[in-house]
Amino acid sequence: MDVDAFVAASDAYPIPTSPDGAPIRFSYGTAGFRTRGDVLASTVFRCGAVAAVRSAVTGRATGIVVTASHNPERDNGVKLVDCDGGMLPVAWERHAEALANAPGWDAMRAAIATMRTPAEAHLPKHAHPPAHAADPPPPHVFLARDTRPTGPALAAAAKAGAEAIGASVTDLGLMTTPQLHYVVYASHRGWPSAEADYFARLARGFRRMVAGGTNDDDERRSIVVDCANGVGAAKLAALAEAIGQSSSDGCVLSMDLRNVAGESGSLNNSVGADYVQKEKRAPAHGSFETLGPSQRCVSVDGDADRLVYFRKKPDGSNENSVELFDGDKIAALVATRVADLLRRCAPLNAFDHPPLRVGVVQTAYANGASTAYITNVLGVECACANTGVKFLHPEAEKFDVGVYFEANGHGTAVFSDATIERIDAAIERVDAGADGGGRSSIEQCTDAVAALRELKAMTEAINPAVGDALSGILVVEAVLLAKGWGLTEWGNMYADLPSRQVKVTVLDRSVISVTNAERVAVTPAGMQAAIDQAVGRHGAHARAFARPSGTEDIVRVYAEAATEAGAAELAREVCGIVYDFAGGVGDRP
Ligand code: 16G
Ligand code: MG
Repeated sequence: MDVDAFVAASDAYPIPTSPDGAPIRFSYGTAGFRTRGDVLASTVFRCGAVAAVRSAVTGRATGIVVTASHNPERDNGVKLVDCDGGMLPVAWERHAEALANAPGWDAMRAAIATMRTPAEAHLPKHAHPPAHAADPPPPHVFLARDTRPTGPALAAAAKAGAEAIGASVTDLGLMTTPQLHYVVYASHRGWPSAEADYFARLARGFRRMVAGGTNDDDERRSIVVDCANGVGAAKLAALAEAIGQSSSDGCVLSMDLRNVAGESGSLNNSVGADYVQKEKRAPAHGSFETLGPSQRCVSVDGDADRLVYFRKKPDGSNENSVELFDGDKIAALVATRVADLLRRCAPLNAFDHPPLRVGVVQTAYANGASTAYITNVLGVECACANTGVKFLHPEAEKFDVGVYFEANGHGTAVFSDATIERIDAAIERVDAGADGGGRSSIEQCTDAVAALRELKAMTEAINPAVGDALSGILVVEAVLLAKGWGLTEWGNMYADLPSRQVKVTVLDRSVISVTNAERVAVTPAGMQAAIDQAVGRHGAHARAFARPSGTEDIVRVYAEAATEAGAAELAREVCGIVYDFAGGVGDRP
């Protein structure tokens, strides 16, 4: 590590100042730094060094993506990928923040020295031993960016920072965030990690998942995808090609890609997963208003790490309002299929000793109806984690198969290494002619083998590192095709309780602290009791909470109740309570 060369090179990337002359302070949000793209060069340069130091400490390649996800086009940001393909350890967020804001060479040296102390290593749980443990390889960083105009210059800054401190950098150019996570994940395991390898893997998994499909209806195979005018557009086109190539009997999935242009100002502008999920409206561009209610639509966000499905409301009451199939519905669908497949595998006796633990991980935002469905109807364990992939993913890893989704569409299914070994071993036994279950009929065994192969295929069609809109689309489509389901059947799993999500502006949102997966406010004193009283007045299905946002300077309030009016009224009451107890600004809601 050449720390001296790095600090000297940092002079070319000075920390910008605000109009009052003070240096701008950069904070590490829920998933990295994110702010206006034109002030980020110093932060991104320094994050290049964080990724390089992390690589040196772990003895493995790390990653950095220049993106601001669903934010407007003028913003940009940086997401750091740990050596196992997951999120940067939470403990390193403050190191990154210290380096980003270090006022001079000495402070920068001190921040880097802290990162390198053994007590701060926080090696990932599943780190495969470094290939050259005795003689660690030089640090290496994979770099990618989304389609923002400030992207090329900021990616160059990240590269300069990593190289100045002595890392080599592979610049992969335009990629979705989950693609870069996969590159790091795959390289960690010594797997082929090029884009073509990843897409071929997804396509193969998808094809195999639908091999026994029952649905031949053309309409049911076609989807319209809102690409948010982001990096997902070109990547989905490439993925569609890979699916076509892997298909011997014609294309089983036709994707009509919309909002692919990427003209100036169009990124995430009233389009994309964030808009559709929060507004419960169809994208404002891409001619979605002309589609009928039977057309299955999906929206991805600016860096394609989340997805929501939707369709025009069948009653056609409001032109643009949609029926949403959010992350909760996707989790329920995927968990249902996993549970079905495991049940069908029973005659093979492959997963009984010890029994596989399947679980779903949600956040406080999960609709109460989804939690009730997963727990009571599916009979699958449901855990609740703090908001943010860095909290959900590790919870999901506690299960043998952990399905996690935030309501906003971030999520994936995590099959543990041991589970995949058990699946592979069972397939080997089947291929070798051992039927497994002595008392089962041939039909049961044939069905069990088909289920086992589909389970294996799902492990290939899903991004194992992090939630990925591209692989998410394939898995949802494969499950629908395999079950012979359309949106109506999917929607019939359960009906969402009416809910509202609103923002309250307060003087200092840090006066609110929360516990119990953000569902209970500990401070300010008395606020939770007041919220509880309000909830109590709204009947059996009422639920509400308030938590400080990790990405914006606001407090988020969520409320749900048995009726639309009840949810709206409860949300309004809780906003008033937050305003009163936490120092509301402006008019009382
Ligand atoms: C980030 C998180 C997302 C979370 C959101 C919450 C990742 C990759 N992204 O976008 O999971 O839902 O922040 O924002 O972890 P909030 O704290 O402002 O509600
Ligand atoms: Mg995103």
